Amino acid sequence: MSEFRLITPEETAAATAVLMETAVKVGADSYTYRLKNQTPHCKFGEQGICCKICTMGPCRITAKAPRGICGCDAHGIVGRNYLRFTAGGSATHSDHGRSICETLYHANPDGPYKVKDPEKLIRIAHEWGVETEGKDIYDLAHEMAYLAMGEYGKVFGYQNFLKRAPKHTQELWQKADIAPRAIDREVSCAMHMTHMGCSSKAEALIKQSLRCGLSDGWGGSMAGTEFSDVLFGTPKPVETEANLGVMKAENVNIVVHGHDPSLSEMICELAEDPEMIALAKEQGAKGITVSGVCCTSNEVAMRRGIPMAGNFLQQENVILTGACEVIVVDVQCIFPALGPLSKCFHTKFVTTSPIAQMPDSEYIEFDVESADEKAKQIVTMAIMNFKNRKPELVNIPQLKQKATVGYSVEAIKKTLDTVTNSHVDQLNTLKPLIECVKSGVLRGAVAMVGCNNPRVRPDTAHIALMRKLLENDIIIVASGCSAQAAAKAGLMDKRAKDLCGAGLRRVCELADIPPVLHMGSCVDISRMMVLVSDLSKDSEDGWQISQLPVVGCAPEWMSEKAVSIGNYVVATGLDTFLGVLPDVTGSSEVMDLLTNRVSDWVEAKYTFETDPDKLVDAMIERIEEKRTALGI
Ligand code: MSK
Repeated sequence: MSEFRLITPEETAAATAVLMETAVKVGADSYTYRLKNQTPHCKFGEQGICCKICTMGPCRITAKAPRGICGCDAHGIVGRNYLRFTAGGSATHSDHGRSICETLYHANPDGPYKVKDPEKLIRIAHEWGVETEGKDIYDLAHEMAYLAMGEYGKVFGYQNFLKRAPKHTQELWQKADIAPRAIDREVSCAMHMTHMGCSSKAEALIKQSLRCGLSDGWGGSMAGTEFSDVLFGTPKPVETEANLGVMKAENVNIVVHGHDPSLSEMICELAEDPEMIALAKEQGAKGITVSGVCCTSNEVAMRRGIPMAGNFLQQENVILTGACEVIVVDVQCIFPALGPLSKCFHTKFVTTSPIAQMPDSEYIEFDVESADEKAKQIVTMAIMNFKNRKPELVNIPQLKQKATVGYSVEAIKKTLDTVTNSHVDQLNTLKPLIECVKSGVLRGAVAMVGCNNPRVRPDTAHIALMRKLLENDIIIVASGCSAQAAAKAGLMDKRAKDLCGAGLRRVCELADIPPVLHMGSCVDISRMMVLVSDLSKDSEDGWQISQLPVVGCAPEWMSEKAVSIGNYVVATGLDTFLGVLPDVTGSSEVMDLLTNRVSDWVEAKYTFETDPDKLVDAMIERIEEKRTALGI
């Protein structure tokens, strides 16, 4: 076995710098150049005190002009902007969830989409009170998909999945009046509240932000995760690799990017088809390599072991290798820059969703009925494009690491079963994990999530934080681009246990796990909500979620979705630490609500800290405070 060492963010940055030389050669720009052009950023925007919701303005708050034309003050403007930001994120995740439900509705034993995890489907049906006895599994799938789509517009009541939360958490939501109703209603309500002449009271706007976030995490995202598992299989540990070096110069390279696994699953299937591989060989390639970027990558890595080329800020790099035949995208987190950039190379940039249409792309609309046909068209396009490569531009940085990924809640419980010495009452529970936390072998856990952001050198905060947490015996569950940062660096290689404190190292050895557990994509943060709920329910001491020595962290976040996530993580009872400031600093009241007063409603709050050293110390301190409060 070769000697293990981490790939540092500096090494990845050096590889990117070499790719930038290619960019200069072909006349392409990149986000680093565009960032320079956009700096300094607008101070009014950064503080959230620019109001553009009617045409009397735009109004900007200053000491001389403390109110907008309508009379709204900074607190109302910042609160409204924050709620609209949340609504954008909630809508995006939830609409992704809806299309997964639509795919499930069309699942067919003879079609491209099948039910791969019938047990999970039956389990969810029982949770929702649906009779399953004697039903054909596909009839049940269609019934459940229909019901799940109904959650988006249900007339009365709250989200079905809320019942998964501990009773105490459900009561807090009811008491604070933030239990989410229909998913679409919470987004509509947010837009209504923020229309000119509606809410300008910060407290009401922040409350709705929590509710709208909850409709995502315990509604749309949870549907996306759960029904993706039903369709494509519930993830279990699988070996893969990460970083740009997973692309192969001798192969046809297809990069999948975005979030919705429906398309990428089909592309992966087709790329394994002997007929397609034979065609690739005819064209002079040795085979076909599919790799991924962003959360589509997480989805197919978790279920198929498809390698991860990179995270958000590496999307341009895959084209700059000169070895990408097709980059095919579905929805979310896709740079419009990929269009013009691909034109500087032989790369075909293929957009597939009416939700994400971009100039300079080839649009091949993807739909459930013709999924296999469209996937074949795209894979064939990639193969036939291999001969158009410009060999002088091909440069794949030889950086890659091994990673074990696929830790769904089900997989974590199964893994724990292997170390329980067969105590029957501990099987299929999180009790062994709770024992480790109680004894102090593990001090706690951090849910590391979120994006990269050019405001932070890519991955530096993710990796620095993770390393210190691991040294302090704090286990990490990760998703989204944070998970990919860990995988690229090598923190999902089981050998990374050597970087941990003695306690965590022992746990990794016993359970045969890496110290950073890959839990999936952005929507899969809903898995983390189920995990903490089950930890609370499995705790014999009656620990509530907010008492667990567990916190959430997004050190390099950038998107509206991240704010929606932050809101539901806090509202579920986990203190959440952000390394990039949201645009709320222009209102002392909104700042106070988010970092202090929300804890009166949900027993958790935000901490904003842009210095990674201080951020990680604050997390460790919070975890230790929680341990002390529990008397452990
Ligand atoms: S892809 S939302 S950059 S985590 Fe889910 Fe990554 Fe953030 Fe997109």
